[in-house]
Amino acid sequence: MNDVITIGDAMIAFNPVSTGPMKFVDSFKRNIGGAELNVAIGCARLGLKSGWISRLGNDEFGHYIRNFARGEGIDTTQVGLVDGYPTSLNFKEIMPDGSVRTFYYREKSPTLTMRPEDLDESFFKEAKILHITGIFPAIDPNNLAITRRAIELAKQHDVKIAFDPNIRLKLWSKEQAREVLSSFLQDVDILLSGVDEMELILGISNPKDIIEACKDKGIDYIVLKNGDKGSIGYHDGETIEADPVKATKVVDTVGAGDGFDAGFLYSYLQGWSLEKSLHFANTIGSMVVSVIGDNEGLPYLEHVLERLGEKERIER
Ligand code: KDG
Repeated sequence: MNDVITIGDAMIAFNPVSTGPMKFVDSFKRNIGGAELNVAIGCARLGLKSGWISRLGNDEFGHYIRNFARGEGIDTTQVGLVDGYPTSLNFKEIMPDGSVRTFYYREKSPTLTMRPEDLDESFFKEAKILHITGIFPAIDPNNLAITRRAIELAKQHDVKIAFDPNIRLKLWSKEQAREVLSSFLQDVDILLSGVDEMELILGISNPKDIIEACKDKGIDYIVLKNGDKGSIGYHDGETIEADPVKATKVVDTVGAGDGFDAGFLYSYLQGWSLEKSLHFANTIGSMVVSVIGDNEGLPYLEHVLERLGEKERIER
């Protein structure tokens, strides 16, 4: 039985070895990216059982990503390798100030070969949380249909639905994002969103007003990530504003939100208070930004506990 299952497209992420405009960078390190896979990895490193539904190209990169996911202990029984659709790619540009741009090569994502009826009901039946994001449906209307079927299966089997909008405007327009992502909200149990993303979806910028609007939609846990201002959460009549956790250094912000999500889902499954959950998730986000790569900085549980001062760190 998996604690958390996710559905998404993964890609080889080419991370620049030096900072500056991508057109002048001539060396890249081959890593792996994909928000939903990152969350599955983050959960697994914290000790949860996680599963990932996807398709990869039946090519060297596809084999590499599936082996990597398996190495992280992720259930890859729902990850197929398909011919004729190359594994997606993503090149990253990191400027000296830490700001990032990504360049996708994923027009023919292998996930386009999936059909809603391919989703294995038993995989849902045995999960506690389905984590979805706005990236997978942004890739193609086909993937939107799969996401809707995943939501349907989760609801049928009382699987909680966690949702991170992860708005990627290189994949679709603001209008498309708003229309689709707002339609998900009525089914969400745990919302994990940036304040700016909810502003785009709902047209409301004040976090307290966003929370009110989400309460009206029946969302049980409303969590708003507010970058270096920390995070705000609502559950069961209680609103908590959690202070940011300062990173030791910031070298690559990509993946921080996924780390936060994994931390919050872990906390939720432990039954922790909202305050403790937000602090735990913020701490993980702050650890991810100190390492280059989309998932390399996702910590193991013992490292988070060391960071929180709950476990002694022994170096030698
Ligand atoms: O959240 C991090 C992801 O954005 C990154 O790993 C790549 O999934 C990705 C995407 O589509 O941008």
